[in-house]
Amino acid sequence: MRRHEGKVALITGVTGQDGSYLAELLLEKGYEVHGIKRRSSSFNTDRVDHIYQDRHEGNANFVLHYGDLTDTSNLVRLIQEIQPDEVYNLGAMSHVAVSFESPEYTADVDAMGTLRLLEAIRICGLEKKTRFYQASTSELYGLVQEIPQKETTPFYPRSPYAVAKLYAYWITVNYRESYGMYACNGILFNHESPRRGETFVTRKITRALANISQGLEKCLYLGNMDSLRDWGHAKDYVRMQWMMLQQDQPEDFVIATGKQISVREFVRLSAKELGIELEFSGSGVDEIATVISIAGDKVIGVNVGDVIVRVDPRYFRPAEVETLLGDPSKAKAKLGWVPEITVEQMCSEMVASDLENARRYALLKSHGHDVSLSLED
Ligand code: NDP
Ligand code: GDR
Repeated sequence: MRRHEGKVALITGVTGQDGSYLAELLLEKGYEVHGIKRRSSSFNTDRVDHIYQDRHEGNANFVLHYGDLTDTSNLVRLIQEIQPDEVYNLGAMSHVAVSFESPEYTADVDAMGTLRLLEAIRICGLEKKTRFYQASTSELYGLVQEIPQKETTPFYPRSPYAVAKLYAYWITVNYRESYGMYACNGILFNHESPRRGETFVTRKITRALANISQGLEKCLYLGNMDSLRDWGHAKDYVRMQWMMLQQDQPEDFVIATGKQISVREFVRLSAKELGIELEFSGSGVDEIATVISIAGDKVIGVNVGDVIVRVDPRYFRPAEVETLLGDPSKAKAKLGWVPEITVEQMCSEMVASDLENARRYALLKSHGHDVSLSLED
């Protein structure tokens, strides 16, 4: 079945933020890239449409397959057909807050899905050939036991998502130790981009503020603004995912920037990108942010004195992870990896991209087109 001369990779979660950047990177490196996409009632391949080549028009190195991490026979068949050199398991129900709503499904996909994929590799007799990357997470640290967090910091997961990812982390270690598989965990801290899902906090902020700046929305509602995160750029982080599979020995690595800011500070940075200066007042559920000055020509739908950010307790989580700060020294020392994009640069890129989208919507609306923004979060 296998025809490609170079390396062949399989990515689960290829339609997600990281999957799309990783697919681009591997294609640039000459890989044949296979990705698993879920069947959906509407198109769900927006993030990879630009790299998809019509198979009728030549030899496509990027191939999408229908599949699901809950479907063992599907995974076994795909591994058997593709015979991948590298498998990147990025597929997951990845939203922490949603995992409290759908804990069983989250466990099925994030924990059991990882086991199914590892078993599929073993069932196909590829455990000595196929290298395996597991998308582990800083959420494993949860209620942090040490600051900053590194590879040896004890875990204390605080959500059904994190508990499921804890199983996935250990089953990956176990397959490495039991069967000599080249299997490793990237313990990645939060990473974002213009392709970030719209309901994660950074993208929710950049998108809502861009919409507000164009008069498309009135107010951004958030949960815990005190929360501190170590935010990096997804492009930097997928580079590291690939590097981890190119070593002589499989090892687990923390990937982070080593700096943290609060959700509130990210709001302030994003507003500043639009020329809006905010003043925060009140506390807890009564906290608000008021516009105190507007500079430049980006803003058309806001006035000084407007309250454009409020707290909605609906976004508080049953158990919160208050602070995360990673120590990426091992990745730097052993792999020479350092993040190249700062949180300020990333925020600027995200705001610019969401402002472009907002302006497009505003223009269509002003010409009488019936467009609606999806505001569900
Ligand atoms: P996204 O939510 O953007 O992407 C998740 C991907 O998984 C999507 O392609 C989604 O498909 C797919 N998926 C969901 N359920 C299933 C399923 N049942 N079977 C197969 N595929 C499924 O996540 P990110 O790209 O941000 O993250 C990639 C991985 O890294 C995830 O595992 C996440 O938990 C982990 N992670 C992310 C971090 C971050 O800050 N971004 C940090 C640390 C870890 P669809 O498009 O159809 O929904
Ligand atoms: P997180 O990311 O839970 O860290 O998981 P998210 O952006 O959802 O939340 C970060 C912090 O912001 C607080 N917050 C809000 N979050 C959301 N989504 N919406 C809000 O309105 C809001 N207001 C405040 C949260 O409470 C939290 O403290 C992400 C995911 O990508 C995981 O898959 C990944 O494993 C981790 O990052 C590392």
